[in-house]
Amino acid sequence: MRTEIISALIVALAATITTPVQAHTSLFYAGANGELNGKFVCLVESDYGNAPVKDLTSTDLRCRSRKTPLPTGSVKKCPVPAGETLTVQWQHIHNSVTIPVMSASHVGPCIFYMAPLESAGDGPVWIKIYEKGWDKDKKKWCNNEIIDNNGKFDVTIPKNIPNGDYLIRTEMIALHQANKEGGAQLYPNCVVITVTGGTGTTFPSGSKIPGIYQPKDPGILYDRGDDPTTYKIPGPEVFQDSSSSTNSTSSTPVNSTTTKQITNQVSVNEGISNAVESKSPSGASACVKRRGLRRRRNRSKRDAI
Ligand SMILES: [Cu+2]
Repeated sequence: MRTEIISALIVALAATITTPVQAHTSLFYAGANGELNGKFVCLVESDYGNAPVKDLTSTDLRCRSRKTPLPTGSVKKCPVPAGETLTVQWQHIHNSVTIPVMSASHVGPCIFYMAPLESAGDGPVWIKIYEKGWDKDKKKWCNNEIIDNNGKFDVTIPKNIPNGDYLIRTEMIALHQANKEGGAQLYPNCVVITVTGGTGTTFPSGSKIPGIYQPKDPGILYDRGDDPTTYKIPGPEVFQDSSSSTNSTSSTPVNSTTTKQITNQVSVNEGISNAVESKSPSGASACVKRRGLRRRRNRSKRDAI
């Protein structure tokens, strides 16, 4: 009996000590329609481990890689038919069954972007293809939905794009420290895919990364104590995949309104592209500092890991 109590105490103590590093996450797997490939197959190599990017002006924000150009040359391309799903899976560390994908305290949205591979993510090439913040029905943030689904998430690849090779940028934004500027933790990764069956002839112009987020955007500077139903997901408008809507013809071009929205977004973001790039991302340290831990614990029992 005594031994059991001591064991329980040790486990509890170990959990407390390791809490800071249990927070982080990174992408490990990708594949079409739920068929995941091997570890890191089709993923652009990240040199961040599972640490977040916090510098919104850094090119590291593209794929969580410090390398420019992005190391895409030898990356395998996973085929994904247009209009079908790319499945991805995050993990805290590889194949851990005992540590959550990411700490449940890391509330926030999941966002997916797409750019032609030949761009290497450089220039006004990124379109947002999906976003999800607070789910009113599930009463859950997208991040928590992913955590609860063992790190897996499906995103539909647009139908109305040209065939070819693309970068898919997966992103979770953790808002638990976002009540102060620079506190948001961004967890981007990139997957390389080959799209077949696309009905578009030209890929729409998009936004620059860095440039999609500003420090004071309401979806970046956010107190998680605020009403989540009013949360505004940051970044450009989601690309309207006109050909995927019900009963529309598959050859319908991108409508002019959508193109205009995206073009406007590019010009809005233009000024940021010349911002000084930081080569020293702050993400290398543990994302949850000890002094913040007690406050967060007091704030919400959901933080329990
Ligand atoms: Cu973290």
